[in-house]
Amino acid sequence: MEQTFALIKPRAFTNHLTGPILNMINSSGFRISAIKGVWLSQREARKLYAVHQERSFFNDLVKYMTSGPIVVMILEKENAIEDLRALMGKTDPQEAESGTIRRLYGHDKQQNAIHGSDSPKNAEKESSLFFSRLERF
Ligand code: 3AN
Repeated sequence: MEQTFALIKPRAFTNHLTGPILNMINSSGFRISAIKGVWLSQREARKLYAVHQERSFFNDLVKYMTSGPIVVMILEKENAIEDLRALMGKTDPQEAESGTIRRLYGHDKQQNAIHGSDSPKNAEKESSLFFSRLERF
């Protein structure tokens, strides 16, 4: 079984989209191994998105990701990383395939409802930022 890390972004959380998004995740065969709500500090957001620190949108992204509560989780399934990314759809909700989470619930490239890890290494790194071993079931 593969694990991946996912996060429901502030705008989606505030607009009551956590339920519908979790439903899609569950119906697609993922098991929730860990889940909680958090409000990121500047430091945590910078750490989470460190790979993007040279990008023009970095400061704006950190500002957005610290603007409200989010839901972080570890999801488990065979091929979890690739399958979650397929369920999420492309970064830009307007380009995302119909039926994907971002197409249905994303607003724009930044406020695109959900984040999902892009590799096993990043999945473990991102999971460890939020969950100790004891918090994973
Ligand atoms: P994905 O989340 O689809 O893997 P990445 O890794 O390219 O996309 O980008 C990470 C995050 O950075 C995105 N989820 C989005 O919030 C933000 N982002 C990416 N590209 C842009 C952009 N052109 N303008 C604003 N924010 C962006």
